[in-house]
Amino acid sequence: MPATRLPVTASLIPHSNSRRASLVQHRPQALPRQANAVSAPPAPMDVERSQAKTDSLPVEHLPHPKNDPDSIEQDVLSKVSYTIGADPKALTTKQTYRGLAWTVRERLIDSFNKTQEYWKSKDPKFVYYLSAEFLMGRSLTNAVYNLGLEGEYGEAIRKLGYSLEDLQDQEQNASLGNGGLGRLAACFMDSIATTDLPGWGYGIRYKYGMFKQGLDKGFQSMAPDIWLSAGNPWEVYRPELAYRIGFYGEVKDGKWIPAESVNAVAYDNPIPGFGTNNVTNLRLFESQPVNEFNLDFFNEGNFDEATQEKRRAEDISAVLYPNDATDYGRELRLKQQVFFVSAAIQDVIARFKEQHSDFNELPNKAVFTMNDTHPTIAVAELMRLLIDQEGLDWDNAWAITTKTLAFTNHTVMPEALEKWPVKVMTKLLPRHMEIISKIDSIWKGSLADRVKAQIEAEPKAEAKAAASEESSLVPEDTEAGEDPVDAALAKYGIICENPWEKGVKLVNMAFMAVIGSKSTNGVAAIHSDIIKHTIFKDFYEIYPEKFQNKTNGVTPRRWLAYCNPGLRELITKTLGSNEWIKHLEKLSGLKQHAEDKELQAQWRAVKQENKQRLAKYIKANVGVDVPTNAMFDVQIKRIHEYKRQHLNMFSIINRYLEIKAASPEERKKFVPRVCVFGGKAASAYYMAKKMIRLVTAVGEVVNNDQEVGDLLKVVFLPDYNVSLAEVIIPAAELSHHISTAGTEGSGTSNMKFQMNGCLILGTMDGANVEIAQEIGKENMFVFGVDAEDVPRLREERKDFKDYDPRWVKVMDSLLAGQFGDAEYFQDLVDNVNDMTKSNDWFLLANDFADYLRAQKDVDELYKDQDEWTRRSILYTASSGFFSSDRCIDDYAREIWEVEPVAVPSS
Ligand code: NBG
Repeated sequence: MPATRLPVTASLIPHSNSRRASLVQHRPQALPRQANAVSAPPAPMDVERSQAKTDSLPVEHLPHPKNDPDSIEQDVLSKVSYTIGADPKALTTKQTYRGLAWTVRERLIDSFNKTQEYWKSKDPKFVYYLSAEFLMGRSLTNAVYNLGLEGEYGEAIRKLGYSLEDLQDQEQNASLGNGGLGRLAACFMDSIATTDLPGWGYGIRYKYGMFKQGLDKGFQSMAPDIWLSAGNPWEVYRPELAYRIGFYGEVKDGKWIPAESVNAVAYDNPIPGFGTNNVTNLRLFESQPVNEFNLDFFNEGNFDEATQEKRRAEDISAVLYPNDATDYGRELRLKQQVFFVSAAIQDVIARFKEQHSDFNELPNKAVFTMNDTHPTIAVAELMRLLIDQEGLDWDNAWAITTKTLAFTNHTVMPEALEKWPVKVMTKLLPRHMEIISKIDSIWKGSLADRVKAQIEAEPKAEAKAAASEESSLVPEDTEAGEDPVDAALAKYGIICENPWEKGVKLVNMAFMAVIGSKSTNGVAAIHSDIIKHTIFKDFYEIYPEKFQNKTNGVTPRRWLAYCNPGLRELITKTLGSNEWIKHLEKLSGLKQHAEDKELQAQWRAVKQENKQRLAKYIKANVGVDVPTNAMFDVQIKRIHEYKRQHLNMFSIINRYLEIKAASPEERKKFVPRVCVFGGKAASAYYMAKKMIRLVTAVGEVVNNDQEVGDLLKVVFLPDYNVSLAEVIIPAAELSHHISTAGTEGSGTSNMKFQMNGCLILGTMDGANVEIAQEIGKENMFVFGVDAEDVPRLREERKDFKDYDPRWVKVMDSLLAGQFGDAEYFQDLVDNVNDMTKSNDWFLLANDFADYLRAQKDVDELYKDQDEWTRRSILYTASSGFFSSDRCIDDYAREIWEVEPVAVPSS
């Protein structure tokens, strides 16, 4: 009998807040419900809870899945027949993948249940990772390996006539994120599970993920990402777990009466750790209507009206980051944020109340990390729930809130530091707006007191003179005659005036997050330092103890062990064990072998195989033949002016012009390169789209130029995503991380490339700085201006005189139409080159000559393959620090104060 038919329902809901008898009987401190001093949990109003009678069920007879290859094979066939409904005698690859995935799911759920039950019995403090994005990619390989079943599964699949690689390609990517921020959240889930931390992720189950990118005559085209069309075996739907989320309406006598409501319904995504029994949870919410449709309207033939509520509800979890160019789009985005944050906090409070009655205990049992500004409405929402639902007074609620929330800032780019118009907030969330106003006025009161005290302490003139010094709260740009208190409040208030639109007030979400949480951290040393002295300067002066750094990390499972099997085997052989997969610092053992010629040869052979795999992919997807004896030179990331893909392109154009100008004899001296680009441009980002076209336009000319031949190829691989990165990164020999110093939060692909022994060409920005420290700066190709010089250089940019002659040639070639449509590229060129029209904000002209110097160093080194390989080994050997396990451990100890709880083997 298939296991799914057994009475397992109760055990499948280990942490639900249903009022069922607990499966775990031995909780002495669990209070009986009626003893709770607080009011009942915010029960979802129309959603029925399961009334399971677990005491009478023979749960001890649950058949745990068997993990020998024969049993797995049988299981796959059973799933294919009874879950998928396919004919096991005539299986397609897709059906086999789906059947297989369902068997893995069963094993995950088995360990998931045990983990959650064990945690419940121990009642430890949990971390909850609130994030609008989780860029998970594919699950199959990761789950099979993390469960330690790759051998058994490998054999079972072979018997069915497939390999794991064949089947994994059938899986859709879960692209519920844009880039680094979402992928970091996914790496963190892996490390939370692997390091045994009690921790869950919370987010949105978007129906459509990040758009699918295509190329239409070399221009970016976009299509919706319909990733759930074949079902999703990696999630467990929990219709019984739903929370009511309100919007609009009014506040009467301190009570909010929403005018619109939806249900946030949970889907659990089990996340297995590596080398542990722990399987944790990513709980994503889907928005569902409270009433499916209006029968009266329907019967009147008014179908649109009849389903309007349903459509409005479903819109909320439909699309990752809806376009916010319209009012409805902006509102929808704020709705999404409060939707998942409120559901998550309600969920945690409900579970908390199952075992506790005193809310002062909450900070000892839960900490929420707000991943960038998207979840920062949590400050107001937690206050609202504690005051309005649980009856706490303001001061008590504030003390609990500021001990329970933590904030991570991921960027200094202004467009990502959200500010919501007070008008929108008041309309959509009137009660939250009241709370925010009160937080703001208390904050402004204390700020005013401090400024006054400062002014009293020193005569006014000196206060003004000292304004540029760090210790003064008096804003630097206080106008003559302007009241310094007003100036400080205008600059640092949570509610402030829109500088571009007089009279329009905004809520600065990042400021609220800093004030309303116990800690604020940046994501690389340089970035954490910059935020202390720029965007959060005064907050740092007032609360220096709140500010921390947590340099990012990436999971070495997905980003080395699983995506680069050749290197995995070679490393394990060289080190004599695979312990490095869980203790990445052990990779440093490779250092002593870096000069070993035998190892170097094997290391190169692995790289060569990976290059061949990528070359095949390139041929199959964009039709370009690339030589695998050329250097594979890669830049893959979101397309953005600050990341400067155009700087890379200008250097490629320069290389092309130099090859063309060279004699046949001189041409032989060029190091052949295959330049690979990948990345998506935001739909409304005009210049980023031009940058993509620049890559494809140059590629069309260069790749077809007989004179150039195999010396240079330029390809843009469309629809860059997690799975594509898993193919590109192991094959890369050189990668570009060339943002203007001071602009990149951290970067995480730099760490992935480093782990895979790919050399880095980069600026002293983000985590590049720390990577250079680990590998030795002399082993990295470093160029560009320093972050501290950037403000001055921007001021001076208009008077910049040192245009390199090669820069001029590159600009001229574009404007002369050498790569097609000169008119189309005009403003891209003007932006960095014509200071009467623009300002070259990211200082491409300043960095160009030094960039070419670094590129020359790259070419020279590549000619010495032994030295190149020595460095490659050294990169991998020095990547231990950049494991997300280390990063999570830092968060756990220094911010979250959460301790590991490992599930014992049964
Ligand atoms: C990004 C930064 C990256 C950083 C990731 C993860 C946002 C808002 N920020 O540099 O640009 O690596 O966050 O921290 O996506």
